[in-house]
Amino acid sequence: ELHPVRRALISVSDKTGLIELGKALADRGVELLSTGGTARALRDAGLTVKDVSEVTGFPEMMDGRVKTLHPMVHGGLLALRDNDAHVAAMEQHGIGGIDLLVVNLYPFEATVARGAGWDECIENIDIGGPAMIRAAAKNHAFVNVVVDVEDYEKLLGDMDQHDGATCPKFRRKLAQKAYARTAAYDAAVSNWMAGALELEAPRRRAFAGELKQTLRYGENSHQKAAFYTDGSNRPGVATAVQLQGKELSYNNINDTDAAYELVAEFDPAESAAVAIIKHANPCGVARAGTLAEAYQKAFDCDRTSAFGGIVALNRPLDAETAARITEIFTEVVIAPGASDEAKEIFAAKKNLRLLLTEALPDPRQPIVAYKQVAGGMLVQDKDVGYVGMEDLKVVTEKAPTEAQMQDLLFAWKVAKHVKSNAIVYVKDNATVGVGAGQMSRLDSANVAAAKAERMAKELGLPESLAKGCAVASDAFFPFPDGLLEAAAAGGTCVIQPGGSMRDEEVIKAANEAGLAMVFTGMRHFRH
Ligand code: 93A
Repeated sequence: ELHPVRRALISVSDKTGLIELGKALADRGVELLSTGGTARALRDAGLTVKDVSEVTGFPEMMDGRVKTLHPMVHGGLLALRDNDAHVAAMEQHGIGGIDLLVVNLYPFEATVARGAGWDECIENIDIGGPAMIRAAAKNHAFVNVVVDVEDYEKLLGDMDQHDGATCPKFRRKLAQKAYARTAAYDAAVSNWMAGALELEAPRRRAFAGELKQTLRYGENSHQKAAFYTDGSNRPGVATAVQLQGKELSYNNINDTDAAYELVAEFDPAESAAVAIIKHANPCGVARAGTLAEAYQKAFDCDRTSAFGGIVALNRPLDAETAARITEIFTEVVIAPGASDEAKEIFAAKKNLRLLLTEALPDPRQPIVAYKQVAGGMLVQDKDVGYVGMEDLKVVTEKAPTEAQMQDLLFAWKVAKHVKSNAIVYVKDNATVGVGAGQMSRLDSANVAAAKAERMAKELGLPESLAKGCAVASDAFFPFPDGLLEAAAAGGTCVIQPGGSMRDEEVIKAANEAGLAMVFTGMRHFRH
């Protein structure tokens, strides 16, 4: 049996599309009820609206904290229209049924994102809205609940197909979406409080998020996928604006994130930096005086892998760099801005995706990281660990020179963003070999060495790119073998956490090989 929409309650903070919706509903003979600001907007557009305060017999009070929290509203939303006792109760108390609820909530997430203080955030916690949404969603057998401006047209379309009613499946879908919204809303409130109270990150157990876009597919084409923002407004791939190019894929987003988080480690005030990423691992990272120079150095680390890669910049894209990037096939470029000239150069490459953000992600911002396991979820602080020169301990007879020290710290920053086991070779502020994700540290050292060899050949150089390089290892060398492999490849200095049972043996081997080695006391596993 169809239940036509006869009475609608509209209460929205975001008034986008409100007037059009109000008109369309009025045209279909629907009576409109509204809260203060919404009623005013509808009336200003010439529509007839009944104030909720007239329905409840109570004024909106306590700064609007109590507007719709009343049996005249909640009875109208919750009553089962086919239940005699419910219908009798409606008649006895003069409660009119509400067949359609349109609500969007106080902008709590946006209030937090713009840095508002405690009291203002608290005032922006919507109580009446979620209460109505949850009530209407529960009673979806009879009531339509719309929480997203994007669904206004779908609602009207469905009504038009069913003589002013809607089909049950549509109402169920609306209800499901409604609970997703209230759940994310409360999660945002709880997470904000946890942050403001400086609770340990893993104790923030609520999962907030809003659908940003559905993706064509996931990691593989047989997997469905979607992209969510977390409501934090953190600069990065989730909040970037795409200027051009094809739609982002799941893997694009994952790799772009890895690239941007890595390049953000390098202060743009100090030097230009470029990271080229493939499969979430860097195949070239460099810093230099200009972006174009940094790009060239990053590219020269591993030209083969850079093909079809993701490029992240720590400064706004300029014309010279744009021209160099377009020389090969690149999937995505992300940067904190771009010059008009650079944009023009990219415009000729229709498929190349260009993402721009207002700022770089803050690599020190403490946020929470999640990982799914069968039947559960692992939650930890994001790795925002940092070591500076002052934290390093020289453990060998030789100490690194100043230039070596620079390269060691550079290599260390890169290693943090390479899948473990990570071995990174660096020379003159550019990676020259990256060994990622191997099951033994020795294998990672080998992979990095092989890449440095191959690239040297490709560039027509007489000796390996790794000759005279600085070596970073994301975790300690458990045996001297990996360290000796790196030395054989051309390494002259090493940075690693230390802390192995065999540190003495490893230090002895380093001294015998004439290496300078420093310990960081901190490791950067990344799995
Ligand atoms: O302060 S509330 O939690 N108390 C309520 O009873 C209530 N009812 C609706 N906020 C309440 N609302 C919210 O008001 C809605 O969710 C909507 O976001 C907003 C619309 O207010 P106005 O129509 O005055 O612009």
